[in-house]
Amino acid sequence: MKRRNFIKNASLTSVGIAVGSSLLNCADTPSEEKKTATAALTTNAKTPLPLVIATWHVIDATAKAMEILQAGGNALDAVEQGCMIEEANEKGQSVGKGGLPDRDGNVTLDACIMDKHGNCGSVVYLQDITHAVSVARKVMEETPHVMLAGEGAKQFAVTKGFKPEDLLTDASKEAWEKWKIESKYKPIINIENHDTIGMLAIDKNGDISGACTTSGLAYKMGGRVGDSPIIGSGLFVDNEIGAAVATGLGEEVVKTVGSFLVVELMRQGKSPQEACEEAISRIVNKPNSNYKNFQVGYIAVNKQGVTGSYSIHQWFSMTKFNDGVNEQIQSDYFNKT
Ligand code: SD4
Repeated sequence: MKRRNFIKNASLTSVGIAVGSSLLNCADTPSEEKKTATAALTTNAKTPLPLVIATWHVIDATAKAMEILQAGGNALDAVEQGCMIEEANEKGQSVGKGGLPDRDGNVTLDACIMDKHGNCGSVVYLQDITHAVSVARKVMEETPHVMLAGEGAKQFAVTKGFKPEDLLTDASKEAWEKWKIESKYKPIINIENHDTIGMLAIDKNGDISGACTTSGLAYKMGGRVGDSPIIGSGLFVDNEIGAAVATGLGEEVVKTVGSFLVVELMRQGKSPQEACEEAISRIVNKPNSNYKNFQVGYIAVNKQGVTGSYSIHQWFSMTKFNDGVNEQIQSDYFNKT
């Protein structure tokens, strides 16, 4: 089924949230799917480092991260600067500047970052600051806290030199105004060709960091915060084991503490692919799971540089830059009916 039809056909969840996906750029051909499944399941104990993976189709972001890693930079700088590419990209209507607003027309950002020592920082409901991931890093490095919210987060950013700006672009405003007429205030997950960016990197020293940044569900209720800035849900890094990051309907990720779950499953011996699949199965196998009506996807990497990705529905993808190749890899998925 084509992505647009899938979204159209998906009846909404009880809170009226439609399927989240970054699907327009995805190939429809069975051969692509086959390649994807194969790639996702491939294990390679000798993965050359450095390596970077990210949710969705974000080759410019992974290219930036790899540039830093190749120059000997650390994984933390790589994931921050990689994510910043998408935050600054006004055409990406799910991240940073140009992100689709909440139902009241306010663009509110969630982001987090985590380093090789297990330090982490996050911002929720941040307004008027494009580079939420960098504010999250400042929270991690320059405060005794893990998370700052709303006005406090913005004020903190301003004191650190971030310039406030209007994040609602004409295109996103127009889309919001159109949505108000057609969708009767039911929030929908972003349907652009890339969504929330979650990025994981391993540098030349073998150290892992991760970051995640988003404007969250388009047309969400004012004040709504998703999984993306919640450490353990949207992102988790354990430098001994590996890391994972999530995309899709954040409420479902939070309920299963998804990224922490993926890392813990890897700790117990599962491959990144198996761990992502198990984390998705925890969602879809819940009694009365409404999974047909929403999307969740995970990507993961272990300490050896083996990667995995899995989602509930078709069309999720991971961008991977390793050994000179920067490519989009279609993800295997649960719902084959
Ligand atoms: C959220 N997980 O706010 C984010 C949205 C997302 O692809 O990932 N969209 O729930």
